Amino acid sequence: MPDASHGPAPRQLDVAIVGGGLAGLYSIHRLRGMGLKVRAYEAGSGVGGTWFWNRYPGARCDVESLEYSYSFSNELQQEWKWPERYGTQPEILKYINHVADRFDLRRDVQLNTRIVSAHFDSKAGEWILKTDGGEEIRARYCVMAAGNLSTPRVPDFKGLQSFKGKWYHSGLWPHEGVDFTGLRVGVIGTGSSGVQMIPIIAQQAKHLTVFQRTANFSLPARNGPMEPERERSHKAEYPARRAAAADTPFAIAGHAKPTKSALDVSDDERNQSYEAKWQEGGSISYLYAYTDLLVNKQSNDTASEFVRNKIRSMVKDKRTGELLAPKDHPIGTKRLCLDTNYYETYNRPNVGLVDVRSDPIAQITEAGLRTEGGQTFELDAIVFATGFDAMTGALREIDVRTSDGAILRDHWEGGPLTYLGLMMSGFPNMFVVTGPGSPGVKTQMIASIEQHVDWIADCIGHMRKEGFSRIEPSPQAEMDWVHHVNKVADSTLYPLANSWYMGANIPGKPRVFMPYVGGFDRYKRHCDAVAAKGYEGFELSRQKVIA
Ligand code: N01
Repeated sequence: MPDASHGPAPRQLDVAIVGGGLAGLYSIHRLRGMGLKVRAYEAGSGVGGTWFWNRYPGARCDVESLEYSYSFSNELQQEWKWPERYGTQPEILKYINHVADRFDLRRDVQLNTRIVSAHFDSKAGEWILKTDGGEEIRARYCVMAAGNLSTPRVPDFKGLQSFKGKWYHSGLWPHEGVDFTGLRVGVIGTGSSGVQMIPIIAQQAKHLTVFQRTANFSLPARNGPMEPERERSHKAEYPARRAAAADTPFAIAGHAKPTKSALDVSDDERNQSYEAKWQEGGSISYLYAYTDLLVNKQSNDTASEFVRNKIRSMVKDKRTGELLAPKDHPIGTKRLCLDTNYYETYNRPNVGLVDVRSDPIAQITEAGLRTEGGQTFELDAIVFATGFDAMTGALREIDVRTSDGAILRDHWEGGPLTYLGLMMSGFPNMFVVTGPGSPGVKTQMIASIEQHVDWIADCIGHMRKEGFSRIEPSPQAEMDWVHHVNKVADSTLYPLANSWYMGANIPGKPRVFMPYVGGFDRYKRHCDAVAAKGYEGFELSRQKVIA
């Protein structure tokens, strides 16, 4: 009988899953299907992860919905109807909830529950997780499905507490929505979130001031209602299209692979090709115009300049247009934004752009904001579209350690170390879905989630079949992989940008290029080969468990 003085007996699981977003839900489905006892823990009051939290005006996926959806059930992908080319946040959340119901996933999700620590008890061969409510969970395996962009970050501005108006972060948006009608609004940040919300807020607000530190490249989304013929033909070939997507670097099908360098064609031909891609909309198509846009600076310059000229031609005020035209990074090396009327918004009389690179924000005041140069702005509301502690933030917030003395925060002190982005040496039986060192964030995310979870499920299946109880990467395999990830990144233009891929948006965060940019196709083949060679690089053991 449990001793009442020590609270309820710990819950005993085969697999504890951290997160109830797209990754957590698919993990439940896949692992439960193997007969394992699983449960996911989700801090939010609903499932959906990023799509549960990011409810800011204009929030929408920048990958087409027919691609950005689960592929594991052909019935699901055939039956679900996406109303628009790019799904809105409410539509995607509706879809995720539908999946949770359809596959009866909710019974294994515990909402309103944050995991605060995960300790590996080496003798028992178990992870012991603690929740913010004091509950204890014991599980042989732990799957971290906590998201890459799930730790919102408000910069440490002096005076924020004194602000008399209301302030919001894009990633923690109030569920009831925000009405900016008649208000003087300031938006800080011009990444994907800022670029999506600015045109919508501008329509409501009395006046909108955008505080831009770095101009970002944005391409037109060319969103619209789903064309029936497009949907029909896509669905007719769905499984083949998914397979074709898995054979591409971004896990997105339907774009002819480029064959030429941007420098191998005439100026006219190149500009015509960029123009066609610009008219078509979407970011993959544009970056796929030539083979070398992400590896050759000279080639990239042609693509960057084409977009800069577009921006200059769309924005009437010359100075504003020039400020909006990015010059500090090659196009595509920061997450390329997709927009609907972003640049045109700056032609509205109620919208102003402030360059906080040359004159940084000094402090938030009672009435608004003041820059170091002494400019003051009176604001009724401030929106922080300032991003996230990306890729490592969610795991670093959890106290992950082992009884053998390993501490994840220490292990990642100089930047994240993983093998394949899937596991860390010294942390047995803990898997990460689309972690640093994997290509996840550089791909159609759901394809990566499915690939990772399938790999993890197969690995656990292999262990059970062969009687292994413990797996972890060797320190050497981990070091080699990190080295490989860096080498691949260094062969591209990505490191030239100060991006969240590099941890550059968080003061003090180690500058390490985190995603694997060798491509989804190459990565998947590598993961499959590792498994086929008996999990090469991993140490598998049959531990005698002391219960
Ligand atoms: O965040 P970001 P995000 N003073 O980090 C600025 C995904 N996503 O939420 O570049 C002034 O990109 C910062 O300036 P700088 C997508 O993967 C997808 O927009 O650091 N400014 C930057 O402009 C995306 O990449 C979708 O100089 C400050 C902005 O805030 C990722 O999420 C939609 C500042 C942050 O941009 C993150 O996007 C939305 C300061 N102190 C998000 N600190 C779609 O699918 C930061 N900034 C479409």
